[in-house]
Amino acid sequence: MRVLVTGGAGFIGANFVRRTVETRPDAHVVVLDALTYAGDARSLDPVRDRVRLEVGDVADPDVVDRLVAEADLVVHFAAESHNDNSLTDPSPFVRTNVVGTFTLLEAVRRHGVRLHHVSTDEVYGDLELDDPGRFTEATAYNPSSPYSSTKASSDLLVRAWVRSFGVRATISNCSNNYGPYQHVEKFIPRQITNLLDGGRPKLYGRGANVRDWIHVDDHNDAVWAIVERGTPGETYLVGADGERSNLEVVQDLLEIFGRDRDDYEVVADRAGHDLRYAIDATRLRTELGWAPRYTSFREGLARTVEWYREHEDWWRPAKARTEARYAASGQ
Ligand code: NAD
Ligand code: TDX
Repeated sequence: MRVLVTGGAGFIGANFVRRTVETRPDAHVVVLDALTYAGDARSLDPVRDRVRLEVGDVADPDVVDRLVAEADLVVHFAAESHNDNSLTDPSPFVRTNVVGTFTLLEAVRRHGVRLHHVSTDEVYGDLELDDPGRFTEATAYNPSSPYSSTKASSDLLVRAWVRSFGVRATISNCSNNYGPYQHVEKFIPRQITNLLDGGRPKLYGRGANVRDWIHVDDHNDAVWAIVERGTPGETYLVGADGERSNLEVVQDLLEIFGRDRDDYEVVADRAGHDLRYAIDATRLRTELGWAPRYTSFREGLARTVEWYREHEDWWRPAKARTEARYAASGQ
């Protein structure tokens, strides 16, 4: 099978590519990635002899058409992915997330190629802390940020292309991922690398906001389950019952590092900060037989800490400029 992976040099995409190559000897993988600040070709080093990397823009119709024409399956990860950046400059979010997905949809329509579109639970907006409900496939879209509104837009384009043109596409909306090769701008790697540098974790607001954490390998196993056993035209929510407040995560990390549980810093809150995300993944579990393998968040977190400890060469180059960007907005 010839698989085109967009955004395959980013966090989730590169983990997907490595896992695919390691577990599926019949897969021929081509990565289309623009290598923005968030993409890193080194994340593909362990499998570089089995993967072709095409550096290009998912919103460029010529390169997309050429690569889609030679694929049996497209898995679409490419996106601008960081909420804080979308508040500083939303423009690349509209271009990559909306125009990029449109460009890909037109190409899979022309060539009749199966598409899996990777999206986020943030399209559903946020929940109150004490709301007993969780997001399901039936929850109405209600995105809050420039990032999540562009992801919601891309999902709606996919749904429209399925209905109007019969494109064979599935969508997954996943909760917050953690694991190796995640950019140091994101919450968990930022705090781990601060701690490795002897600094303090930085919490937005009081740390009450809740995220529903899933290990990146469990997310990527779900993507394969949907590609292989899902129904084209359908949406599947992906989550592993991993709700934790940001304060709990920071305190877990402080414990792992043997530091005082209160040794963190409170910094400026994110504008429009979503309070809580929570996924009900019943459909994925019952219809497709998926289950997470990382059932202990604390254990997965400790392994992630070890990965960052052992791969300073990978994260160090981005650390100072990322922190300089945060400092400029009081974070
Ligand atoms: P990331 O920012 O780590 O990686 C994005 C990749 O896309 C990078 O390699 C970047 O170079 C590439 N890219 C950006 N613009 C591009 C363009 N115009 N053309 C081609 N490539 C481009 O993001 P991630 O965390 O790996 O997220 C991957 C996907 O999963 C995104 O669609 C995101 O919305 C979705 N998602 C992420 C999470 C999460 O917790 N990180 C959760 C649910 C869904
Ligand atoms: O330094 C920080 N301190 C802090 O308290 C940072 C960077 C974040 N936070 C908070 C904000 C969020 O409540 O931690 C939480 C997680 O923040 P992010 O890692 O920026 O993730 P989030 O905004 O929840 O979005 C993530 O999950 C859904 C991904 O970045 C998205 O791509 C995905 O769609």
